[in-house]
Formats: sequence, structure tokens, C-alpha cells
Amino acid sequence: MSELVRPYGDTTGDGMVQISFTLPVDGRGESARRAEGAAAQLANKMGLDPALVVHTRPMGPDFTFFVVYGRVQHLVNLDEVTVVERDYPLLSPKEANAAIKRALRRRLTVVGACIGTDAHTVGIDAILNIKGFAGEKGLEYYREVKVVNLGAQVSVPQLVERARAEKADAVLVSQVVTQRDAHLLNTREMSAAFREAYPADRRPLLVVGGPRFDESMAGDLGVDRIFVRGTTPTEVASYLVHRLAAKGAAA
Ligand code: B12
Repeated sequence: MSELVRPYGDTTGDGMVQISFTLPVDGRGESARRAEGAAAQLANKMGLDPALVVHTRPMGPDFTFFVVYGRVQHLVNLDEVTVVERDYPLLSPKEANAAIKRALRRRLTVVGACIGTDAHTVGIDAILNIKGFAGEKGLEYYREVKVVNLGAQVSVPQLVERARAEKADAVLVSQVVTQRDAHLLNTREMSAAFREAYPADRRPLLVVGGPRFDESMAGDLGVDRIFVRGTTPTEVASYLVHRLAAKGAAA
């Protein structure tokens, strides 16, 4: 039997949800009621019934931000939920270092960057910098990992060139800004450039990360793995060891 659940607001299974959005309408003074009517209409069309406009905030004369609370009839079938499972074991830094030493007999080189115009370096630094994230040390802490962190706003040609110069085993790219699908466009450009620049069996492992990626899109974007919000350095190090140490051992 499939497992069905409904959203919950006041009482279990009441179907209540809260959404927020902006409309290009004037929400000030005399125009406020019409703006709220517009928000309620949109929410109704999205299937919220009743739809209660609980917050309205005009932003200048041209835009208004709304929060709407309302009931949906939809059910969630938990049996139909698909997620990308972690298919490798989590290793401590000591275990990861030992596996790299055993399999590669040299240090594993990682080149990281934020590409395009993206200047959000906190995410990639959380993974790479020694101070790490969520109580875990970053990859710089790993004795057998050489980290080259190129920082922000790196162009794809610069990234490819540096990856070649460093003989990178893995290239780690961060994309936080998603406006006009910049994260998808930049990632596709990056993966195409690496495919162009390297023979298939010599290409470094391509890893991208950022809070708004869909983990299931790796194949579509031409990368080996996508990491999303909340990723910790241990997960990334363990994945790299899993992929690269296995490859090194086979070579
Ligand atoms: C800090 C910040 C800034 C700082 C960045 C400073 C810096 N050195 O990084 C400054 C002030 C410079 C900034 C500027 C801008 N920002 Co800003 N910024 C933020 C903010 C508040 C936090 C981001 C952050 O640091 N998160 C913490 C880190 C740890 O989380 P993370 O990035 O998700 O990383 C984790 C995972 O995603 C993953 N991960 C990330 N990258 C990678 C890479 C790899 C390889 C791996 C394995 C994992 C991984 O691991 C990390 C740890 O778990 C967010 C809003 C928010 N609350 O998220 C907006 C936000 C990202 N910014 C935004 C915007 C719009 C901008 C500007 C365009 C604003 C403007 N008009 O000027 C500019 C753009 C500048 C540019 N050229 O990129 C928007 C983006 C909207 C969108 N849809 O794209 C956001 C969402 C705010 C918003 N709600 O509007 N910003």
C-alpha cells in the first residue's frame, strides 16, 4: 500500500501551505486591495482554496511582495519520492589519506573555483579551507590532498589551463547564483571545455556544488557529481577517494 501524506498547518492533514511571491503591481494606499485580490487570484489558480493573503509589502510603486496561506487538496506519495543516494562510504581524514597513499602513491590534486561572474566563495571555501564546515575540517587539512583554490569569478579557460598545469585529479566548481539559469549554463560550458581539452580517459573528475542544484542532473550537465546545500567536506573527500583511488588502483 502506498504511503500518502498531506501538508499540515493547524491540524494534522489539513492541507495548509504557505507560499510567497512578488507581483509587478502597486500595493500602496488605494491600490492595496486590488493588489491583494491579484495575489489571491494567482494562489487560487495554483490550487489554494481558500487562499488567505496574510502579508503584503509594497516595494516601491511597481512591485508588491505577498505571503499567502491556504489549503491544497494534493497528496504526496512517499513511495514515488526519488533521491540520489550516497553510494560510497564516509571516511575519516585518516582513512582518506591512507586510501590515497595506497592507491595513487602520490598526493591527490584538487583545483577549486567559483566560475563565471559568481563571487559567492563561502560555499567552496567551506569545502576546501582548512577551517572547514559544520565541525569538519576542509580538504586542505588532508595531508594527501593538494588544494589549489582559485577563488571567485574564474573564467572557464583559466580553470582549464590551471587544471592542466596542476595535473588536477578533480576540479571542484561552485555556482550559487541561479539568475537566468547561470549555474546551469556555466556548468555546461565548463564540462564541455574539459571534454574538449582532455582525452576521455585523462579528464579530471568534474564536481559542481551549490545550494540550488538538482543532484539528479549530473549526466545532463556533463559532470560526475553534484553536491547541494548542507554538503560537508567529509562527504566530498570520501567521494573523491571512492572515485579516484578506485581508478588509481585499477591503473
Ligand atoms: C554571503 C552572500 C553574498 C556575499 C558573498 C561573499 C562571499 N565571499 O561569498 C556578497 C555580499 C558578495 C553577495 C553578493 C551578491 N549576491 Co549574494 N548572497 C549571500 C548569502 C546571504 C549567503 C551565501 C552563503 O555564503 N551561504 C553559506 C554557504 C556555506 O552555503 P552554500 O553556498 O550553499 O555552500 C554549501 C553547499 O551549497 C555546498 N557547495 C557550494 N559550492 C560548492 C562547490 C562544491 C564543489 C561542493 C562539493 C559543494 C559546494 O557546500 C557548501 C557547504 O555546505 C545568500 C543568501 C543565502 N542565505 O543563502 C545570498 C544570495 C546567494 N546572493 C544573491 C544575489 C542576488 C547576490 C548579488 C547578485 C546581489 C547584487 N544585486 O549585487 C551579488 C552577486 C555578486 C556576484 N558577482 O556573485 C541571491 C542569489 C539569487 C539567485 N537566484 O541567484 C541570494 C540567494 C540572496 C537572495 N535571496 O536574493 N552575496
